[in-house]
Amino acid sequence: MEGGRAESIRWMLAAYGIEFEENFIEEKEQYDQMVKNGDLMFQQLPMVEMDGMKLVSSRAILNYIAGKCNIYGKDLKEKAFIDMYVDGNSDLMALLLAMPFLKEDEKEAKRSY
Ligand SMILES: N[C@@H](CCC(=O)N[C@@H](CS)C(=O)NCC(=O)O)C(=O)O
Repeated sequence: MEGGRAESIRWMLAAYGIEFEENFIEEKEQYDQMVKNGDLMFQQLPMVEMDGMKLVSSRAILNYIAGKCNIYGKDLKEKAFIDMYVDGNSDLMALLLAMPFLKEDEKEAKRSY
């Protein structure tokens, strides 16, 4: 999978010098086998195998790597600010993706936001 939900995971691993191997799902059978093996908690990808775990849910994966690399805040308050920033950024990305489908006056309101 290129782009999409795995992209930020790739960036974070690369930024912290954690080597990784990518396995692309090209055939439905590969996905079916992973589901059958119980590798995907919610039958969704991406999945990252790390430290003996099969991690799913891109936010949980990013949080785990951030914690492992000691960049997920020094305390709960810093974590809260990081989470706010990440959540706000996700909303902004969703907004930008929706922009072409909005009416002109809606676009203006969203731009100022
Ligand atoms: N909450 C999950 C959502 C993952 C997700 O929607 N993955 C899609 C591919 S991008 C998927 O596996 N869809 C198959 C399905 O839901 O059956 C995450 O953040 O990683």
